[in-house]
Amino acid sequence: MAKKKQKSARRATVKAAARKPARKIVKAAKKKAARTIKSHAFKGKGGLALSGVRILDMTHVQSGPTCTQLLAWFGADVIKVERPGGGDITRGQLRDIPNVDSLYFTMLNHNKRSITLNPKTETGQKIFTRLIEECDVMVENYAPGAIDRMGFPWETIQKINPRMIYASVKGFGPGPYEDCKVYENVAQCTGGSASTTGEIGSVPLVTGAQIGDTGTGIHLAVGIIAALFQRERTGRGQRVTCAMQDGILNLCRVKLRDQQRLAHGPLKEYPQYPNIPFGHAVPRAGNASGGGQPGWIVKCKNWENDPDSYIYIVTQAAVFPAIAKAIGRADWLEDPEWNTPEARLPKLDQMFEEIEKWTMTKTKFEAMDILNPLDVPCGPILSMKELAEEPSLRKTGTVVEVDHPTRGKYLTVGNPIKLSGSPTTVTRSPLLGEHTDEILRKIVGLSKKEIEEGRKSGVF
Ligand code: CAO
Repeated sequence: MAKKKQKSARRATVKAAARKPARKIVKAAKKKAARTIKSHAFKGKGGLALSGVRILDMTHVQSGPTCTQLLAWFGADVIKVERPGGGDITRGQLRDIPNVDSLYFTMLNHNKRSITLNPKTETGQKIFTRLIEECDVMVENYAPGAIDRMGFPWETIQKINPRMIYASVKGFGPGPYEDCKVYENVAQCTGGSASTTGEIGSVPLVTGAQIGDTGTGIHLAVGIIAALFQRERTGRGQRVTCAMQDGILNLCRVKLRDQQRLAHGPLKEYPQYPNIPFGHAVPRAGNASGGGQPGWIVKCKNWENDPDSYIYIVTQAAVFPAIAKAIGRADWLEDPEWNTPEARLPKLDQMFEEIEKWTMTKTKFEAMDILNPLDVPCGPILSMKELAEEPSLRKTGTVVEVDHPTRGKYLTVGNPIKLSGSPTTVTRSPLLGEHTDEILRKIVGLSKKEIEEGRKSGVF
């Protein structure tokens, strides 16, 4: 009964809003927003960490969707707004099965609902306004200015819902490049990752880890959660922005550290020391560990046939004696040419060649089994195949099998952040517009007839 009343009141609001001049709509919406949040945010003590938080998800491709997927895993109700007809472009990109949502899309959009809506139409504007009223957070990663051009600059969003947290990913922050479109590898190149990755004296390299997209998405999620926490005290929303260049630079923090150390002399732990002189900027360092502890990738048994038969070994001073004994070079421990970190520093390449002679007689897992009990920090180079099949990752929910109505079963990476009081259940990504009717009826308050009319005119 109460629900019925609520529903007809919402319908009446939408209809009335359509008649009112803009200022009145905003005023009414402000009141409504204040009521709305009380009614659904942070309801009760149980549930998941973000139960009761509703997210208006205007994201596409990878950076934004990673952020909202993470928030959905923590329990937020994520409503993904997609363009009628095609939806998020990644639904059709890198398809492995014809006419089925790609793994690119499905693996970035779990636990969300999907509504198709064109906010650029007159009715679409009103519905989008209602969604802003009803949500706590809006996330977007369209090109600079795209959401403004839809008619929803931050000032308008704030007026509609003063408690709204409005979060954006862009390629760059304010400055000469703020209007540029940016994809992953562009961000890696402009954020300091590519110039510091690769072999000494060779071309800059991008890394396979999506530090620009997923990395920035995670940064943005942290900002949103902080803003939600602050809103509990202030009652007001705020703007959260995260530039991919900034996110990458944050991840390359240690390289900016080295840039400043360079002014005081050569970087002795870099593999080019002492044979190749340093220039003015931090050079690429191959597989050197990047910290104060020497480390390198060495070959293991059958490396000639298996491209991943390698292990990373860190030779920190405390375990050097154990490594020397394990590889049959106990003589190093008596030799002043080898028995101090300073003595070893100029000839780390020789040291790792000796270690490699030993690792080449072992598989990467055998080497790991011998070195681990000796407290040597080391790790086999694991292929995607090995990770996909790793039982311990399945057990913790880091690798999950999901069932999808049109694709069938597939593997995905689950939530890498484990909350003991808010465990994640990964549910499949939504089909395009799968929840359009349900959201329009229950959240926006449209009637069946209004939905039919909107659908005919291509609004959703
Ligand atoms: N209904 C109707 N139109 C919609 C819509 C909807 N539901 N959702 C989005 N659109 C429109 C936008 O309004 C925009 O139109 P205008 O350009 O006319 O204003 C249009 O879709 C395209 O948006 P776009 O310019 O963002 O898309 P693109 O493919 O050209 O660029 C990207 C993609 C990623 C380079 C760009 O969005 C971007 O730079 N984003 C910010 C940085 C970012 O997140 N990069 C990471 C991407 S993941 O690798």
